[in-house]
Amino acid sequence: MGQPTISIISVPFGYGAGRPGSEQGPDSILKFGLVKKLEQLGYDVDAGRRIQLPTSLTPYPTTRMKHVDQVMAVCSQLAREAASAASAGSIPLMLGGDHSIAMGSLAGLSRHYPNMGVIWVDAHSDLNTEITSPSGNMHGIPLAAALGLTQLKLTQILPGAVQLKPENCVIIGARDLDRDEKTLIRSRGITCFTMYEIDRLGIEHVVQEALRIAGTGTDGLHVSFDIDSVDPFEAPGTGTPVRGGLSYREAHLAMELMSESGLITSVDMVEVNPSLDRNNQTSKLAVELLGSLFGSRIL
Ligand code: 4U7
Ligand code: MN
Ligand code: MN
Ligand code: MN
Repeated sequence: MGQPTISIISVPFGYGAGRPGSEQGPDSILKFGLVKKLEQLGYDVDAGRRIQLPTSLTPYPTTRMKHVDQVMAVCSQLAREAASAASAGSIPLMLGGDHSIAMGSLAGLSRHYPNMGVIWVDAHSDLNTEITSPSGNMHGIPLAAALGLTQLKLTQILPGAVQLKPENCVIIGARDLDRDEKTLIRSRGITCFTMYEIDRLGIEHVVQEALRIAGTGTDGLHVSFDIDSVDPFEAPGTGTPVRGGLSYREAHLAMELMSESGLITSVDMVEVNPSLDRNNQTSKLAVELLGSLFGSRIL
C-alpha cells in the first residue's frame, strides 16, 4: 500500500488569540511550499479544504471569554471537515490560525478515534477554563475543553464528540504555566514534560515516553503543534513568544521521532503569525517541521 492521502484543512481564524495576525498563517504556510514538500515525500495531497467564518452566528451564552460565538462557529465547521477527512482514511492536517481551532480538530477527530491520544507541543499548557483564564483569550483553553474541564463541551461543537482522557494526553515544551493550570496538571495526572525535563532527560527520551504514553492503548494519535513551543530565536512570528524554548534541532528531532513511530493519525500546526514574523522565518520553519513529521530525512 502506498502513502495515505494528507487532507490539508486551512483555518484562517485568529479571534481566539489576543493579537491579530494568526489568521494569515495557513496562506503563508502554503505559500512557502508545504504542498510540494509533502508531494515530494510521496503523499497525495488534498489542499482544497478551507474553513470560513459564517456570516451569521449562533449566539453563545456570555462568559468572560472573548469571541466565543466566532470560535464555536469555526470549530463546528472544522470538526465536520476533520471527521470527514479521517473517515475517508486520510490524515487531516489543520493549518491555523490560533490554537482555539484545536477544539474543532479534537471534536471532529474524536468521533472517528473515540480513544485518541494527544501530544500537545507548546510553551503553554492551554489548560485554562472560563473561570481561571487570566486573559479571556480562547486559545488558552482548548486542552482543558477537550478534557471536559470547561463549561464549553466538545459535544456543543459536534454532536457525538468524545472527551480526551487525561492519561492519554502529554504536553511537551511547557515553560509558561498559570497557577491553576499547574494545579490541574497535578490533580488530573496529565503528563507534562516541561523545558526542565527536556534539558535533563533530552528530547529523544521525552518524545519516546510521550509516544509510549499517548500511543499505547489508543486508537489514533493527534499532534497539536503550537509553533511557540520553539524558541523565539527560531520562531519569532507568533503572538505569545516565550524565551527558553525548543531549539531548531530539538524541534526537528521531535518531529522525526514521531514520524518514525508510524503512529500519527492527524496534526494541527497553529499560532504562526506572519504579521509578527521576521523574513517569513516562522512560516518556513513550520513547512520544514511538517516535512520532518511526514518523513523527510537528511540522508
Ligand atoms: B497558546 C495564557 F495567561 N495562559 O490563558 C492565557 F499566559 O495557544 C496564554 O498556547 C495562553 O498560544 C497561550 O491567555 C495560548 C496567558
Ligand atoms: Mn497553544
Ligand atoms: Mn502556546
Ligand atoms: Mn500562542
